[in-house]
Amino acid sequence: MVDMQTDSPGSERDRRIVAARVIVTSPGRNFVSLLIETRSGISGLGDATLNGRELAVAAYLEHHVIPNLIGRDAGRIEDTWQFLYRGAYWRRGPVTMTAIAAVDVALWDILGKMAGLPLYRLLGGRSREGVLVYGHASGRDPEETSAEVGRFAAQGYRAVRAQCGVPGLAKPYGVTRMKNAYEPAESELPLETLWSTPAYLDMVPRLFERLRADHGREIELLHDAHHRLTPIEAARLARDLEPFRLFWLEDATPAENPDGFELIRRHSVTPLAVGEVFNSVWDCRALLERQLIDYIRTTIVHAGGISHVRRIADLAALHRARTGFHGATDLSPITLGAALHFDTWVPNFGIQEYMQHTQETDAVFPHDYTLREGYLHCGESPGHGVSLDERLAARYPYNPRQLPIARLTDGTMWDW
Ligand code: KDG
Ligand code: MG
Repeated sequence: MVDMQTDSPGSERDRRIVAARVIVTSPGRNFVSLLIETRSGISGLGDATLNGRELAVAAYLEHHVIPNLIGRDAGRIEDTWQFLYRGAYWRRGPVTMTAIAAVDVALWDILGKMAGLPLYRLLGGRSREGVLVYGHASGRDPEETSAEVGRFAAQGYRAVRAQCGVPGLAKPYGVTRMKNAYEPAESELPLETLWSTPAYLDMVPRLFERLRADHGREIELLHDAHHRLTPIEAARLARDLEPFRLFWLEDATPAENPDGFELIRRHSVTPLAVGEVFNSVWDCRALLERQLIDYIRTTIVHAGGISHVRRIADLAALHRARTGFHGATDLSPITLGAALHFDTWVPNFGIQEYMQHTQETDAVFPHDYTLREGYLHCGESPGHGVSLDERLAARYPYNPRQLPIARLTDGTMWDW
C-alpha cells in the first residue's frame, strides 16, 4: 500500500490546492502565468504563454482546468498530468499542452519549495557545470550581421545564431534593428511580409562564408530557416552550408511530414534541429526514431511541462539526439528558469537558446539564474527560482499582438 501521507514532502492536508489564478501581463510583451496556492501557504508558478494566442490558454485554464485543481494534492504531479491529458477526451494541441505545462511546472515548483531543493536536484542532480547558450545576431546584410556576431563573441558567447536581410525583402524573419530584442509579434493584426526563396537561398551561403572568414572555425554558428523551404530546397541549403560547419540548421522545412527530412538527410550532413512548434512526444516520434534530426527543440511551456518533455528527451537519447530548447523572448522567465534546471540535469543536453528579456520583464519576474561567459547557470533557491511581482505586473495590461504572416512575391500564402 502506498502511504498517502508520505508520498511527497509535507502532509496531504498541507499540500492541498486551495486556489489558482491566471495572471496576464505585458511588460514589453505579453505573458500568461499560472499561480497555484496550497493550504500550507506555499505556492508555485507556471508559464502559460502561447505567442499571439495568449487569451485562448488563459480561458482554457480558467474555465476548464482550475476548477479541477481545487482540493487536489499538489504533490501528485504525475497523476494530475495524466488527469489533464489522458483523462480528457480532447487532448494535445498547443492550447491544451501549454495549459497542462503551466500546471505541471507550478506543481514541480511547489514540490521543490516543500522539499527545500532546487528543481535540478529533484530531477536527478547536476550533469554539467553550466548551460551552453546561443544568442541572436542579425543585420541588414552579411557585414552588419558579422559585426553583431563579433559583439556576441566579445561578450563571451560561444555560440551565435545568425540571421540576415535578404535583398528585395523588407521584413525577413529574424532581423531586428533593436539589439537583443527581436520581437516578431508587433501588430494587433498580422503584419504581411514578403518571401522569396531564390533570393534567400542565394544569400545564406554568402552570409556564412563571411562569418567563417571574419570569426574563424571555433565559434558555433546556428541558423533558423523558419519553415520557409520545401524539402529539396532545404536539402540544397543544408548541402551548400556544409563547408561552414553549422552547429545546426533549424526548421529547414515544415515538420508535419517527417518524410521531408529524409530527403534533406539523403543530401547533407549539416546537423538539423526541429520542434519548437511541437507539443507532444507524438510529434517528435518519427523524426527521432528514424534519426532524421540531431536536436529536439520542443520545450517545457508548449509540450506539457517538465513531466512530458522529460519523456521526449529520453526518446531523443535513445536515438543519439540532444536537446536544444526554444528560448525566444515569448517564453517567459518562468520557462527559462525551469528549462535551465532541466538543462543542468538532462544527460543528452545540446544547447539552450537565449534571448535576453527586457528590463521591464525581468523586473516583473525576479529570478536567480545568471549568465557568465556564454553559459547560463540556474540558481540554488528551492523550486525553479523565478517569482512574479503581481503589483508590478498589474501595471502592464494585456496588449493584443499577433505574429506576422508571409506571402510569396506573387501573393501566394506561405509559411511564416
Ligand atoms: O513565437 C514565435 C517565436 O518564438 C519564434 O518565431 C522564434 O523561431 C524562433 C526561434 O527559433 O527563436
Ligand atoms: Mg526557430
